[in-house]
Amino acid sequence: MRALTLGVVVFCSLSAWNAKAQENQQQAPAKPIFTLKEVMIPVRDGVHLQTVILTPVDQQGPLPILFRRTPYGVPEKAPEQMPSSWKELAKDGYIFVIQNLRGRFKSEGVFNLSSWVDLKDPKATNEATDAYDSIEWLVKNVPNNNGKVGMYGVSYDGLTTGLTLLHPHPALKAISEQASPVDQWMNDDDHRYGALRESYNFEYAVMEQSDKNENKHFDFDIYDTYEWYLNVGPVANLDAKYLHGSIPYWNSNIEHPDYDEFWKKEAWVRQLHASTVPNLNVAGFWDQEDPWGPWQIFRHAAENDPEHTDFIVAGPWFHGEWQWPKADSIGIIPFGGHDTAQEFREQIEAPFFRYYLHGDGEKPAWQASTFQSGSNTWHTYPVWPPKEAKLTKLYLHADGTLSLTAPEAAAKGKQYREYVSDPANPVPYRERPVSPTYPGGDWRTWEVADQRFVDQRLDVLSFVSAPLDHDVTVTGPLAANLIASTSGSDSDFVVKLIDVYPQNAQKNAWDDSGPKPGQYAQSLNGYELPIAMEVRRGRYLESFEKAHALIPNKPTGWKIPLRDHDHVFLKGHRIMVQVQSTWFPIIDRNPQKFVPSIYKATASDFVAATQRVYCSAGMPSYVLLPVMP
Ligand code: PG9
Repeated sequence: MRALTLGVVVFCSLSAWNAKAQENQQQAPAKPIFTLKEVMIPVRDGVHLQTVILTPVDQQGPLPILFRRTPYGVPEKAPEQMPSSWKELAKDGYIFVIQNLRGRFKSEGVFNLSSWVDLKDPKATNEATDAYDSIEWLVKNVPNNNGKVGMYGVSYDGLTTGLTLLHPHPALKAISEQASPVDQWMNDDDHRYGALRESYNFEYAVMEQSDKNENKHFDFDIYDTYEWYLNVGPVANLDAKYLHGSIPYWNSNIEHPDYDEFWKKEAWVRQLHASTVPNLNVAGFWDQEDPWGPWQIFRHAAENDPEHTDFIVAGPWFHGEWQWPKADSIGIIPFGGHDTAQEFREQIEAPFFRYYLHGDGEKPAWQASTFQSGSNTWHTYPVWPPKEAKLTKLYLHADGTLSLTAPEAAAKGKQYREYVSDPANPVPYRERPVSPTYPGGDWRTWEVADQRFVDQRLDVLSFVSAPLDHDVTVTGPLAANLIASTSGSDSDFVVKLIDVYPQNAQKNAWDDSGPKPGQYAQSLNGYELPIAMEVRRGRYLESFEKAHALIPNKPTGWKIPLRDHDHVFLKGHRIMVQVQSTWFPIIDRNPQKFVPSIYKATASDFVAATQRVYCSAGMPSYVLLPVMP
């Protein structure tokens, strides 16, 4: 995602931001709040990194430095208004420093889009050594700094923050990693357990590697990108028809379909086994890009955390929403009157840095804090996941119901449900027309889109519970366990856990004149809100390192992790599970016939397959929910 030049926020919608900035500019007289100085910081291999230092004009004593490293560009001039994501921090006083990564904009060197930190090679340079060398330079050269540095940032800027945990400079006293990816084959932006995030991976690599001085969007010639990707055909055609080998990161993806040494080196979190710097991890439950990484960093650092300096905050947010000017809803789902972004920044983020960088206040008394969806309330947990959560199985039944009761051994009739999955007609991951990933705004909220748009498709199975007679609170990691088969020799299964609102969830949102155009469709009545969604690719069920063919029609266990959540299914709501085998174009189409590499598949390899989900006593399929007492 594209970051903004100012502020921590990663920018999905520059236009919205610019409009806000213009509005602010019109309202208030421009009075300088920072002085801006641009420097080229030398690092160990002689490369110079373009860096901007923003010093508060009213600085009195020595201040800590808050440092952010980005591939998206640094500001050319000092902001005239305090960026909204800095407001709460700025009250405590910081020197803000923003740096372009090597190979981006005026920074020298090559931008590899790589997270590899080679700790064994003393001569290696990478994002961790660049951060180290830059901090060394900053504490020695920035006038009137107090010798303490903090780092923070969302997404790529969160990644460069998180990477410092592997090789921290002694002056780095606290970091806040926010939505950082950690293993781009396993999850987050580029793949999900080896299934390629086709549209995201392709569009992002093009955006960051086609021009050193720009974040450049791919120029689609068809409005609906679902149609565009379908017309492209097999993944191999993206390069053959459009890129012609010009985008190194895309080439690497195509050359490394399996979880090989290339991806294991990229998976930097595998080297993290202790909390080396106090870290406030931040994750969004509906983060459409990096929902998984922060939890992994949190868990890896927790392996050895005697000083209790490893924290996590999570909320009902899209990617980076907690740094937006306001976060009182996601899509049309309201947060009960809370501006969760402001509350997060004021009550969690600013006090965290205040404690570690100014030596003022107290350290968080919890390990995890969440803004729980459904109940719309803040919670703290001494440990995550909370010990009192009880793992509970919610079974899928052959009659399309979902319940706590396991299928009966004596049940008569078909004990499975089936559908035909056809790669020629894949299930769209969001309602068509599907806009390009960036810079439009609708990408941000697709994970909360009402799933009624697919529930009548014959290749989507829905299982639904009775209305709940009490609130069900689910706190901790969720998972699905399907027993399923395919008539093909490779295949995908996608599981979605959905909160179904009652038909009368919302009183008329419109006035006596009736709904305005578009309003009727936007009601929460009967809304099918996804709480967790994930895909698994059959070829990697046995091993991530080596793909295996599936045995056609053989019932097989599909373990589908659904990540950490904190959600209340309210009384009167129903719980739904949807199962499908395509999710396009966010996930590339599985040919459903085993081929050594899907990225070399040709059009004739793609075949329709009959998919079965078993729901019998001997072969039960269920979701596993950590239910709070
Ligand atoms: N999700 C984006 C990204 C981060 C790291 C690597 C690749 C992509 C981002 O928003 O920066």
